[in-house]
Amino acid sequence: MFKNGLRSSLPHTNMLDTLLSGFTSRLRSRSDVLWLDLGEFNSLASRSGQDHWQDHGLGLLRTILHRRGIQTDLLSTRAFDSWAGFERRVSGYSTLLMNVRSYTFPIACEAAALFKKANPGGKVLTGGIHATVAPQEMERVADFDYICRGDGEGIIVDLVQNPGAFPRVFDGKAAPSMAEWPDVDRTLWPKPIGLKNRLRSAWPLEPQCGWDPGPVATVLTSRVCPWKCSFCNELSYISNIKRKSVDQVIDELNAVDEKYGPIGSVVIHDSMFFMQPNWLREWLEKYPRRARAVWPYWAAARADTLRQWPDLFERLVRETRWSHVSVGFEAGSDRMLRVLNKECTETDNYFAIQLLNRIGDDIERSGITPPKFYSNIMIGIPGETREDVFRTMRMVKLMKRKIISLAYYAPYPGSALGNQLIAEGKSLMTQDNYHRYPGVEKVKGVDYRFLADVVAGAYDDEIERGLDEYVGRQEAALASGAGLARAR
Ligand code: B12
Ligand code: SF4
Repeated sequence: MFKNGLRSSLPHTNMLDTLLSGFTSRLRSRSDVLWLDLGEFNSLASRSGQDHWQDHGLGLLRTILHRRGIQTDLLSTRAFDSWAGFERRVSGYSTLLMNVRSYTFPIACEAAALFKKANPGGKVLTGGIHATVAPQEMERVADFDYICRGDGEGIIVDLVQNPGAFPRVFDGKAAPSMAEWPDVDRTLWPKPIGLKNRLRSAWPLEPQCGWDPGPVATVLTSRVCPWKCSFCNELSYISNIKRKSVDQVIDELNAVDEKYGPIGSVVIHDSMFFMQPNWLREWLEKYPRRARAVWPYWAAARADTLRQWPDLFERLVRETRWSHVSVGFEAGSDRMLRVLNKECTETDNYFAIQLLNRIGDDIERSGITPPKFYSNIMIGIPGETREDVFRTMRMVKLMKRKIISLAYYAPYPGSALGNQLIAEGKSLMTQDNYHRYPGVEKVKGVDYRFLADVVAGAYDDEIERGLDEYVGRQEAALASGAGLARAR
């Protein structure tokens, strides 16, 4: 699970290694432009987990720059134990580049301040989702000299070559299609830290995180999800550029396997993989035949589309080894699903759960590891009643094979519901605290003590007691064909 909050402990081995690697990397430095990878301190020291996943925004933009002959050096806050020594490591650079997401905004602020201290005449060039959705917050940080809203691939070269030609805050430029993106040069990603770690890692492949076997190759096939859930609706701020072709994705994986492999499994980082049935049919036809191996993979779907295209889904699971099906079920009550503008009903959710349970039972009978849900669940949604929470927990119980990612609803800037709660003064998320994990209060008026008790199992009996009624309602709705949300 993700962690947050920067740690300040100083494990000696990592510190020594960081110092040594810093010393050697500075000796090898070829540029006065520095890209800083942002993330939790020390997370590149662990041997597994999602903290290791690499940033495709950074990878793409550095690849474009290097191909155009603009070398950049790289540091990662994930390779530091604390801010100690950071200033010294960034000193001597003229330019700092950062991909800022809301959850890395506090780290970016601190990094920019220290960079400016070390290089008073240096320029800090920022972009990324937080710059896109909360430019006013970014503008308040005087250390950010340039703030790019939106896509960077069309402007990054000009920006680095001549920042003075841009206003302080400006719009980026997207490629018309992901087909125009070069394959990320994965060697431009940060390395794991710790000598043992480095020796054992298959860098630039990524380590396994408890799903399928490592090493993992992460890829993107699409840029944005077209739905408009009120807690996310990324379509309102991310450009809807054309998906990569199936051949391009397979070619990329084959090339990565050949150069750095063998790949153990794949994580498809798309916000939404199970969309555009024609693309999926082509994937179904080509991936098992053209890929150097049929690597099992993790990818995202929605309950309503699983209900709309169950046969296509079943064939994908069976024939392409879609082993971890990530579904944002979020809630088990129609009331909350409407608040979230999920455009899925509780009966769609029930249908999708039964579908994968049945496929999984069948696959298991033939002695093969069955597919699992990676299930995003949200509680603490404004307006949620106790009964809504119990219904959500009943829904969770019905999944036979699952990894549950349970979150308290978090009002992210950029999302419709997030923007509304921020405007109403109801958000408790601050710029130091932009994450979604249970344990920290996110919205005024939500009974977090009750939620913590639910998570701790204090209401398990009550949840269990209502299970038959919950299932009965869903079966009746399915039999009458009700609750079928429209899919696109
Ligand atoms: C992959 C991914 C992850 C990976 C991250 C791996 C990594 N190291 O990057 C994992 C699974 C770990 C992850 C986790 C989380 N994520 Co996430 N994630 C994504 C996802 C699906 C794709 C990101 C990506 O690779 N995009 C493709 C690249 C090319 O785009 P990009 O990085 O934005 O870069 C482009 C531009 O921003 C710009 N740009 C970027 N940097 C710069 C710099 C300069 C100088 C310039 C000029 C331009 C520029 O140019 C690039 C090319 O166009 C996005 C959704 C999406 N469709 O983007 C969500 C997203 C970024 N995640 C989000 C969130 C909320 C989270 C979580 C908090 C919870 C969650 N929903 O799972 C956690 C936080 C983890 C933590 N550390 O606390 C939100 C962020 C919202 C926000 N306001 O910041 C997004 C937008 C999803 C959403 N719609 O809610 N995530
Ligand atoms: S929550 Fe999922 S389905 Fe909804 S808009 Fe975001 S990525 Fe798409």
